[in-house]
Order: sequence, then C-alpha cells, then structure tokens
Amino acid sequence: MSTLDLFAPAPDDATLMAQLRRTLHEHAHRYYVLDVPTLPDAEYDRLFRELQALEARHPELVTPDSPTQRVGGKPLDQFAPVRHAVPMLSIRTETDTEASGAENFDARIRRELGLSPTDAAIDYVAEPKFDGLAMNLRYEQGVLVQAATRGDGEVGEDVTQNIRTIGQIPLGLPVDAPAVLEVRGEVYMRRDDFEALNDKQRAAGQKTFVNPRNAAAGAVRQLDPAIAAQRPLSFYAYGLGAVTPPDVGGPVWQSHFEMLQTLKSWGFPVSELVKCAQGAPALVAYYAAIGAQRDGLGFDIDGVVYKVNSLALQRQLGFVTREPRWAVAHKFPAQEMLTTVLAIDVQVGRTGKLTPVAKLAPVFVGGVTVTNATLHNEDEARRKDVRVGDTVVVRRAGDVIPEVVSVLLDKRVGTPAVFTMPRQCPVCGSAAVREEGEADYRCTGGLFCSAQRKQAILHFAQRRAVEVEGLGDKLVDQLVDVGIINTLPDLYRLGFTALAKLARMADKSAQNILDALEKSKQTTLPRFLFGLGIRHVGEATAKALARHFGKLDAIMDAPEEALLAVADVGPIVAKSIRTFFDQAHNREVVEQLRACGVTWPEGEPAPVAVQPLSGQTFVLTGTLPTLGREEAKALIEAAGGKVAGSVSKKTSFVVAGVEAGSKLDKARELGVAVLDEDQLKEMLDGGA
Ligand code: 9MJ
Repeated sequence: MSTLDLFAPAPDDATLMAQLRRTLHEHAHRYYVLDVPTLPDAEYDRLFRELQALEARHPELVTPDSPTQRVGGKPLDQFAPVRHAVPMLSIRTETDTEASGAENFDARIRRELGLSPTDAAIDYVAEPKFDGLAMNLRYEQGVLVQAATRGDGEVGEDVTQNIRTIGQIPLGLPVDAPAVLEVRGEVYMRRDDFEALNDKQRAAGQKTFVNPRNAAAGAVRQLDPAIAAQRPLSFYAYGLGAVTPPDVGGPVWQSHFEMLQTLKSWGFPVSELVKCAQGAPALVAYYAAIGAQRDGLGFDIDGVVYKVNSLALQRQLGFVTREPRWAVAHKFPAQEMLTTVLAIDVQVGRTGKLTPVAKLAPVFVGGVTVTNATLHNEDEARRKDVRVGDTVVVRRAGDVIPEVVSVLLDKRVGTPAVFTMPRQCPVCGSAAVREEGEADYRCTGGLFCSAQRKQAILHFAQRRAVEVEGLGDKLVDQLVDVGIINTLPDLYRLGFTALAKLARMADKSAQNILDALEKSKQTTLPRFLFGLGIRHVGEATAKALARHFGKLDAIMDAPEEALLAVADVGPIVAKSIRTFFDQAHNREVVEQLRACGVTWPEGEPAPVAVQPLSGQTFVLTGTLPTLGREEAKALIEAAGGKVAGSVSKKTSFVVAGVEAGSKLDKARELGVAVLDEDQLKEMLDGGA
C-alpha cells in the first residue's frame, strides 16, 4: 500500500459528501425556489456543517457546485471582463403606455411574416418586465462556472462570486441538461427585502438605497462577496444564451414557453406570471391585468415583455441591428420621475405627529399625479437635504406613499435654507416637542389643535371604522374651520340647514351626508373601538379586544393586567388603552356617541380557546389583493390561528394570492382547503 493510498479518503466519505450535496441542494431548492421547506433549519444547518467538516478533511474533494461554496471568495479589486458567447441584446421598447402598444407589436409581426388579416392569430408569451439587472449564467457540464452582467451587450463583468450567493440560483444542473448552457434572467430585490435591508442600514448608521433596483445593482457589483451574501437577492429566468453543442444532448424545444418549463424543472425560478397569449387581444388583456396587479406584487416591474412563442418563427424573424424582431418591451408609467419642490409644509397627524411634506410641482408617477411627498421626519429631511426649489427624484411604487428619494444637487440654484422643524405646532401654536429617543416631533395641543381634531374625525369616519360615506377631508376641513364640529359626537348633531349652508354643498349632497351618518350609527364593536383612534389600537387589536371582552364597558374598565390577557396586546398597548379610558373627556365622547344613537351588538366575553381561528394553521402564499403578508399574519394570529411557513398534512388552510406557486400545488396534492382573501376575511369575522 503506498503512502498516497493511506491518505486517500475512505470511499464512504466521498459517497457521503456526494449524498450530502444532493440532499442540501434539494432542500435549498425547496426553501429558496419552491418556498416549501420540508426540513427544519436546524437540521439543514447540521447537514451543512457535516459537509463542511468532511470538505475540511478532504479539500481535494470540494466541488464547485457544493452548497458550501456559495460564499467563499476573497474580496476583489475589480471585476474581470467577460465577452459574451452570444451577445446580450436589449429589446426594443414600446413607449406607448396604452393598450395599442400590444396591437402595434402584433401588427408589425404579422407584417414581417407576410400574414393577411384572415390568417390565424400568433402565439405569444407575455412576461412581466422585471426591474433588475440582466444576468448571464453559464453552466458547463452541469456546473455553474460563470455569472456575468450584461455590460454593453458584448462584454460584461464577471460577478460569479456574488451571484453564487443567491440561494435561488442552482449551482448544478441535472444530467440531462446540455453540456454548455447559458441561462439568462433578471437579478432583482423583492420590496420587502429592500425595506428590511434599508432598515438594517439605517440601524447601522449606513447609507440607505434609493430603490430595489439600485440596491440589487449595488449587491451584484459588491467587490466583497461576504457583503454581497448578506444582501437578499432574487432571480427570474426568462431566456437562453449560448447552448452548445446546439441542441445535442439536451432537449430540443419548439417554443419559448416549453423552454421556460424545462428551466423550471431544472431548478430555475420562472415567474408564475409568464403566460401564453394568442393574438393581440390576449396581449392587451395581459398588459391590463399585470398593470392592475403591479402595486400588489412583491417586486418592481416596469412593464411587460411580449415574445413570439415559436422558436422557428423567432429564427425566421431574426434581428434588426441589435434587437430581436420577435420581442418587445411594453412599458408601464414610470415609478420614478423628476420634479421640483415648491415648498416644505409641516402636517399635523391624528396623534399630533408633525410630518414634513414636500409640496411638488405636479408629476405623473406610478400611474397617478403626485403633488405631495412625505419627508417622514426632521432627520430624514435633513439626511436627504431637501430644500425649497430643489429638483428631486420622486418615487411611487407599490402601495407605498410617494417619497422623495434623492436631490439632484447639481441642479440646486443658490443656497436655499436648510429645513428645520418648527418648535411650535404650525396649526394651533402649541409647543412641539420631540421625546428623547423618538424621531418625531408632536404637537402638545391635543384636541385643542384643530388639525388633530380633523384627523380624529376622518379616522372615525373612514371605511374601516364606522364608515361615513362622503365625509372626506375637504368637508371635514370646512366643518371644523367654521366651528360646526369640534368633537366626534358633534357629527351626529349636524342638521340639514347647517350642512347645506356650507360652500359648494348642494341640498342633495347634504342629505346624502346625513343619510350616511345615520347609517354609520349601526356599527360593530371592533369598528367603533378602532374608530376612537386609541394610540397603538389598529384594526386587528380592536377585533381581538372586542372578541375577548365582548362589551365596551368591560374594555373601558379593564385594568392593565386584564388587557394583557388579550392575545394581541402587549404592555405598551395595554398602557395606551388604559391611559385613553382614564381620561374623563374620552369617556365623555363615548357616552355622547352612544347617546346620539351609535350602537353595536354586544357579545359575551370569549375565552381565547373559542376564538374563530383557534386550533387552525394557515399558510400564506402569493400576493393577496389588499392585505400585506404581515397584516394577514397579524389578523390570523389575533383571531387565535397560527401561521406556518410550509404546507403539510397538518395545514388547515392555504390562503393563496397572485404568484401563489408551489405551496398551492402542494395544498392541492394533500387536499388542503385553499382560500382567497375574501374567504379568509369571512373566517376572521367569525363566519365560515
Ligand atoms: C425582463 N427584463 O424581465 C427579457 N425581461 O428577453 C424579460 N427581459 C428579454 N425578457 C430577451 N422578461 C431579451 C431580454
């Protein structure tokens, strides 16, 4: 036996390592791509460490596709250039943001193919246009060997080290994949990951990113892969680059859609929003449907992409200069635009919070005309250094309120004054104070401050509270300013004559408001409680309180310890509720509202065990139409239910929204009931 043999790994170690790699790949895929983890994190970590230990003993057996190799490289000085085997072309952009963009494309394709109006409709694939960075992933003999940015289309940058850290990207392919395969797609950052990253940056006193795209670009072009590994990136595949030898040893695809399905089966994330569409009308419908979902998606898109599905037709159509003739990007209205700051106002919220707001020259952004953008608080306004007259980038994406993301300093004229928060409430003149450790200034005027009164009334009248249809901010401004209304009960003392006398108030509208007020008197305890505007008592907490105590008086008189027994209530919330009802004027408001006829069915206290969802486990998947994931989770938990991350036989219900994906498939496979958002809400309300 030679010395070498003595040190050779025991054959079972090599086998064990291969097994561990396979198992870890399988579970990483379930976790990152399918979103259905079936292995507890601790067990994954244990297997990972076992593989690491074996690799430390046998460094010669470490393979580049080992899951331990996602993060590992040393910081670089610069990225190496990569000449693309097949140029990464850009696609032509249809800037027409009307439906006709799809019709123009279809008409052009039909003309190029010499089709007459009576010929059959063309099969297309319609895809979201992800707003990230295009990436070319090169696999040789099934192993990821290189990831490169698009660059100028001919030469990109080698960012392999950073791209390997993206859990969704397979490091290895099944044996039936071609010997050389380049997969193209978009690296992007989800909105929730972006918000969490910015929170983390702020907490660490580091610079925040202006949007998910910039954050993703920063991560991809990060020279230290250890830092890149901490930036949460995602990936969607949408095409191919070089595939050699051409169609040998791998599948031969007839269509783009078929090819995407194969990529999916090989472990690449392919969006559920990618659809087949026949002819122009289907493309027009797709543009509208995706446009309607845009705000609720978990990530930014800037349009949709239409592609001819047949690969034979794609070849026939070919390219014009550097763009394929068979694809077009159809943009949505931009989510970021430039405008100028006309003034910086300070608004007073319901709880007295002072918020600096940039008044903007009107600008069409994210599908709406924006004239105001929040600057959040004094520190944020200073950090961004927004000044009157500045040219700024305004962003409105998702359902978030419009925001000033940055100032174009080279466009600043002169030296406008730095923003400072007033030390007095701009509305009532009371002192404005900033408590230690808080970011916000608050007006100390309470209900003496007309701004706080107005906000309190609007809060009470909103749809999610007692709902007084037609009572909007303009009318509340008038009612408070002329002194007809000072407190909530005054609403129910409004007479027709007083209302009809208001400027721009027709008799019919006055009557409608009175009818709406009358209707709002029949409400529910959770709506009423929420409407009172007790600090920290949102809808979910109001529901939990109502369910727990049954009657308002029981809540009003409950000591803090009793409030703490409610599932959703912690010490801060309990104290806030107690403080609110300890104030005589708040109890008086409640009594007067009741005296005016505001009423709700009261119930018996419900012990925690009979909450509507107690004992039930829910799994959330996809994007729900109105509820955010955290919000849905809070509501389910407040109703006694549990929220789990993956579907199993123990799951009671899967709540599915757009892009539901594999959790939904799993639910169907196991026969688990699937709910939409409306059905979930019904259950939360105690129905079903
Ligand atoms: C994006 N950005 O989402 C393409 N893209 O196809 C999609 N980009 C593309 N397809 C060929 N969905 C070249 C670029």
